Amino acid sequence: MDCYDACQAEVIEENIKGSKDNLVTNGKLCVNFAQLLKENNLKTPIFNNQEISLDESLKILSKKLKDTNSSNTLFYSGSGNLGILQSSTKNFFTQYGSVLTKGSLCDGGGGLGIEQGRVSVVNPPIEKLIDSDIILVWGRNFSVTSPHMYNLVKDKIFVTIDPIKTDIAKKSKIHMQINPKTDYELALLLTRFTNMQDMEDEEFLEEHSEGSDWFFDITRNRPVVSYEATTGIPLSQVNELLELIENKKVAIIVGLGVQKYFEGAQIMRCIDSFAAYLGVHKKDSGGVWYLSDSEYGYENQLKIEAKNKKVSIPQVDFSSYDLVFIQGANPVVSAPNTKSVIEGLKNSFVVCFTTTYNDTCEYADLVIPSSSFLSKRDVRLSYGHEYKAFSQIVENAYENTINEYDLTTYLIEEFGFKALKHEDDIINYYKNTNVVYEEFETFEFIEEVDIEPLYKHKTSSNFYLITGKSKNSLNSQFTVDNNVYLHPSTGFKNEDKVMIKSAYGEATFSVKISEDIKEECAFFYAGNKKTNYLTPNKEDEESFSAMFQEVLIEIELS
Ligand SMILES: Nc1nc2c(c(=O)[nH]1)N[C@H]1C(S)=C(S)[C@@H](COP(=O)(O)OP(=O)(O)OC[C@H]3O[C@@H](n4cnc5c(=O)[nH]c(N)nc54)[C@H](O)[C@@H]3O)O[C@H]1N2
Ligand SMILES: Nc1nc2c(c(=O)[nH]1)N[C@H]1C(S)=C(S)[C@@H](COP(=O)(O)OP(=O)(O)OC[C@H]3O[C@@H](n4cnc5c(=O)[nH]c(N)nc54)[C@H](O)[C@@H]3O)O[C@H]1N2
Ligand SMILES: [Mo]
Repeated sequence: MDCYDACQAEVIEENIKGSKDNLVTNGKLCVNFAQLLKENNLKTPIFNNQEISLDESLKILSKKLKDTNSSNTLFYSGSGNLGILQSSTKNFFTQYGSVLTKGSLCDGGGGLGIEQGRVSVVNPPIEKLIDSDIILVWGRNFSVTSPHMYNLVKDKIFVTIDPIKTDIAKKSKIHMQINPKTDYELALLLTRFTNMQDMEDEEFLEEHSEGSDWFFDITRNRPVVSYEATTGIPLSQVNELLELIENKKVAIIVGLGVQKYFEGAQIMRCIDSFAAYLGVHKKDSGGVWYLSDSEYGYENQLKIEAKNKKVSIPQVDFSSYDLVFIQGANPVVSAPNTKSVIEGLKNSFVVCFTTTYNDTCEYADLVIPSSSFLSKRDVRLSYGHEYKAFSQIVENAYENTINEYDLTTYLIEEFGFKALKHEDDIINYYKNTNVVYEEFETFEFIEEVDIEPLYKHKTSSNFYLITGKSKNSLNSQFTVDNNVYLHPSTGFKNEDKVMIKSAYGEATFSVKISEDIKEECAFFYAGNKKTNYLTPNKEDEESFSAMFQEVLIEIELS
């Protein structure tokens, strides 16, 4: 699955169990894995709402591709599964000449912010997390979205920075219930306090970094007390945090929450710069973790050089293509601005290549079932840690399903394109290649910050829109929750039906009241079928990525 832990399972006496050989999985399986095993997988291709055979579906696809001008087609893939061989299909569509996507619906903004300061988005080895004393969880629901990684460190002292009282916030010694999109302000404030308490790492600043004076100057632009009102965090809590981390080995675990905004890259870079100021980057333990580039250090075995046109993934207009091929994705729920996604899909020939009949299949002309992970060989690289997981075939594939590698091979042969490397060679390459974590040479501090806060435009009737992952779903898969969660002070009641509007769209929801939500926030679980009616299908400032929370909403009884 598309998840930090990328866990590994084994068949033991006909039961599927968590593998003990994988340090992170550590013999346990999670809720999502159990749900995945219960999934009702697609077994038959569908064309114009009629079930057909796999052979027929492949012929229809191939003919349709031959009859269409390739520059009027789009290849759109999600991250249904982290397997390397899953991305085989991109090789074919690149050779064929389809338009491809750039940017991300997930971690793009934050990733760019890290790259700007220290070249690559790569996590320190997991041992350095295990050896830390204090874990600062920043905009990440650590115990829910990476339960296996959490298990390795669950006895540490945690501090959580999140507008929501998440599971990990409840387990934390300090919970800073920050106002949305003010994390860069908090990072600046923490830097200022670090300096006041003489806690900066002078050796690191002199030997391994550039621009720390400029960065520190930014923190002095405002009176310290002014941050209390904007971030919602009392200075006493900031003091408490600095006392807690003084002379301790600090790990900072950053998640998606901080960067779902227009200036997501700048915000992330401010946090990484605070971390550098404190000196966490070059210590024997601790460090900064984010969603790393899971392929870092490996040579992509499926890559093909080409100059295809690319469109930003949040801005994709499906209606402007004669054919769209969607793989391992459910844009009807997971992409921003659902209304325009649906309208676009209605006006194009849509092919869905997926394991399950998801919401997007409703708008597909042709659905091709992908074989389940139980019948695919693959190697999975994680964005949470450095361990690889290899998948073996443990069950025969259903007769009318096909895996990504075989579908690609079929199409490549049909078109006479350059063949893929052999499956064994690809998998063996990953088996035999070990990536050694290399520290960056020099850290470059952010020297100018230009971020427009949401609070500047927020009226008293506006709410911030917040989304986070749920324990019972994996994005739009498994058990989804379509409610809106609000604080009791909003005056709404459980089960109230409300109409929610934004500048981008509107939808109705049923209310759940919870003390865990910050007063002016409306919280939705990722996978909620309605939330993305409200979100902007626009790209962020620099990384071509989505910015789901760059929006203010109004709520009224419907
Ligand atoms: N169970 C489960 N696990 C998953 C997934 C799943 O759907 N379910 N999805 C997987 C995927 S695809 C990904 S990318 C990862 C993502 O996992 P996480 O990085 O944990 O991402 P989110 O849950 O989206 O958001 C994390 C937190 O950010 C908070 N937040 C929102 N806005 C702000 C803000 O302005 N500032 C701060 N400081 N915090 C804010 C939210 O309240 C939320 O608790 O999880 C993976 N693991
Ligand atoms: N408002 C809001 N929107 C969000 C988010 C948010 O926090 N808030 N989170 C964003 C994030 S982090 C992400 S990563 C995206 C996720 O968005 P998507 O990548 O679209 O992920 P899913 O919605 O889980 O849909 C994945 C689909 O892949 C299919 N699939 C699973 N395994 C396989 C396989 O092996 N092969 C094939 N061919 N198909 C498979 C499943 O059936 C499923 O329907 O959503 C983003 N959207
Ligand atoms: Mo994601």
